[in-house]
Amino acid sequence: MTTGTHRLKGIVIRASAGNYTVFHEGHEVLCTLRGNLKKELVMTESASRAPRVIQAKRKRLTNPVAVGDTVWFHYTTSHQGVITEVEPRRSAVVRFIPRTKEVQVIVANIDLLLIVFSVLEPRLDPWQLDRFLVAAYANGLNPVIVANKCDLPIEPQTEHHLQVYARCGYEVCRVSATRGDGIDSLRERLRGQIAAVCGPSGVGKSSILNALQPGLGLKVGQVGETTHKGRHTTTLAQLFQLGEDSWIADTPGMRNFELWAVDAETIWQAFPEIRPYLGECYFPDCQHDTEPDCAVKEAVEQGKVDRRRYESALLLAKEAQERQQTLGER
Ligand SMILES: Nc1nc2c(ncn2[C@@H]2O[C@H](COP(=O)(O)OP(=O)(O)OP(=O)(O)O)[C@@H](O)[C@H]2O)c(=O)[nH]1
Ligand SMILES: [Zn+2]
Repeated sequence: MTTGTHRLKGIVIRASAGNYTVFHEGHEVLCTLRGNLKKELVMTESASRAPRVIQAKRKRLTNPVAVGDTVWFHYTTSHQGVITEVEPRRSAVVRFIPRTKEVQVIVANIDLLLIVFSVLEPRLDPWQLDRFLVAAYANGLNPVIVANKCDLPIEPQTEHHLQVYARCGYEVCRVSATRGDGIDSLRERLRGQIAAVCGPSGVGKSSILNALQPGLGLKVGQVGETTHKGRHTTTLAQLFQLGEDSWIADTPGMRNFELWAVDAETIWQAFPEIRPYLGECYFPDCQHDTEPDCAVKEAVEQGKVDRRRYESALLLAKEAQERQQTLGER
């Protein structure tokens, strides 16, 4: 530990009320921001936002430094420091706060998004899973579908869905948090990465985290504490260390994504098996719905694109259009 101007590099693992816990070589350093940094960062932020998330540029950012950011800092006391610089972000998951019309970075630099579903109890809902996959795409995150509770019988329909996702090119990990199946290879997959976890309630997200890292349980329970003193006192996200060089972000705001800013075009693009056919339709502005000579619908007829996935994309695209119209009317 060196106090003074010696610059050190760390990762922000917690943030609240202008205080940032920076992890550096096994130590947690409580940091504040250097005076002028806040202003400077607001500008770089809009340039480094997730490219496919629209509107972010025009909105004000509430938090220039977020959990997941790689920062430069120096010690001011034996366990406190000042952040002087933030490295450019690889990705940013943002949330729009309607009340203040501000955009908040929930977590930065996520490499992988673990989308957890259970095969049974509750049964995997592919329509809901598609929403998560679109959200991952829109936020520039690499998704991994984690099918949990594989100790329970897998119904033929669910097996079919899992195979369709694999054929679309998605990574599918089959695990059982309670029996331990697949947990070692999932841990291996997470090596050297920052991963976030999302998925519906009751599918076993906490159980998987605990299976990956016994002893994590207590910490997981602390996430999501809110106070009524205002938004700045709310813990947005936390990173938990998983072994030497893996981090897990467990964030209340990310357990359920909202597709608030995703446009219809992005929805279609988000389906990797449909992507090759976009732009091949007769009408350049084809909505892939009732138009004739639609390359996407032809691909569905020929069995190259799963019909349910196509219907899912159509549904989400229509929703997005309605949202855009409502926004436009305001
Ligand atoms: N059979 C079986 N049950 C599991 C497995 N993993 C978790 N469960 C059970 O599923 C229930 C929900 O598990 P949690 O880990 O709390 O699920 P969660 O996704 O974190 O739920 P929320 O906190 O509501 O979002 C619990 O009763 C677990 O014991 C599994 O692999 N197999
Ligand atoms: Zn079309």
